[in-house]
Amino acid sequence: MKIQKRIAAVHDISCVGRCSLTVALPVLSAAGFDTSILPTAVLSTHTGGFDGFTYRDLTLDIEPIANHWKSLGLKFDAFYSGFLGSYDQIEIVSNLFESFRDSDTIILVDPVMADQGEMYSVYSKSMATGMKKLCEKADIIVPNLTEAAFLLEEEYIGNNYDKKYIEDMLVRLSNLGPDKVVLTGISYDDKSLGAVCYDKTTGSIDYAFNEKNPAIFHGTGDIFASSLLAGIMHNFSLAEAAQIAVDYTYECIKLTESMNQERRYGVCFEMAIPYLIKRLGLI
Ligand code: PXL
Repeated sequence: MKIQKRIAAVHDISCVGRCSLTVALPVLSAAGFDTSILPTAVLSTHTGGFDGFTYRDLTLDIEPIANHWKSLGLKFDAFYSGFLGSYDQIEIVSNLFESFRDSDTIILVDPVMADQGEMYSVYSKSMATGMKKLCEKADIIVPNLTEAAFLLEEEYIGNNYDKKYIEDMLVRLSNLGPDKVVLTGISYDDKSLGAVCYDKTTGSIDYAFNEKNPAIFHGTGDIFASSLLAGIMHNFSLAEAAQIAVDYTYECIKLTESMNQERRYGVCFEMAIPYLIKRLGLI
């Protein structure tokens, strides 16, 4: 009998703007997983591009939720964390991983905290020190270049990088703890954009590219990481899952552009779900 895999997604709920749980839950559910959620905060919108958003920090709810799950004897095949509601949640989420993990649990940490050289407005620099500790517990981390620089406590150098810098960065990120590192937003020319994966256990470095669209679309990091995890949980290799995730993200962006939609509302990922499930071999 085939058993459905269960994933716990630990992110905020941004009520409007398609990111974090409003992306992770539908993408992982459509990919066939029993997806439980652990909300870290509730915001009226995400923080990128809207003024006056509300912010309900759920730090005090995480442990009671986890304790209830424990009392039910629940098991998870994967944990996927993203935007956390407070600095204090780092230790709480780290303990959550420890208390539920067994030998084949996959822990994916997206160290959501910064982009384009800047920390998100709700965070202070100390978030980077904490996220570094959470990354120590992960099997896979998925930082963008800004987050990678913060994790390594070095300067963000924008687009002034070459292959050697990136590949060296991958190794240093894996030295924080995770066996697998997927660095997003990588581009060496005007035509292509994508991700690069490093697997410390094999030493392999693999690139996944698609066409470059220079515009910035909100929530694409969450689209990428959710579809990457879907690929991994369906037993694709890291490199294959990264290519599926890059291609799905690109499809979402193409659809969004064709609809001429304001970018702060996120990408039209819903309409590209058939594309994703085909790529995952589910239809
Ligand atoms: O997509 C990352 C993200 C998640 N959650 C919130 C955010 C952002 C990025 O801005 O503001 C609340």
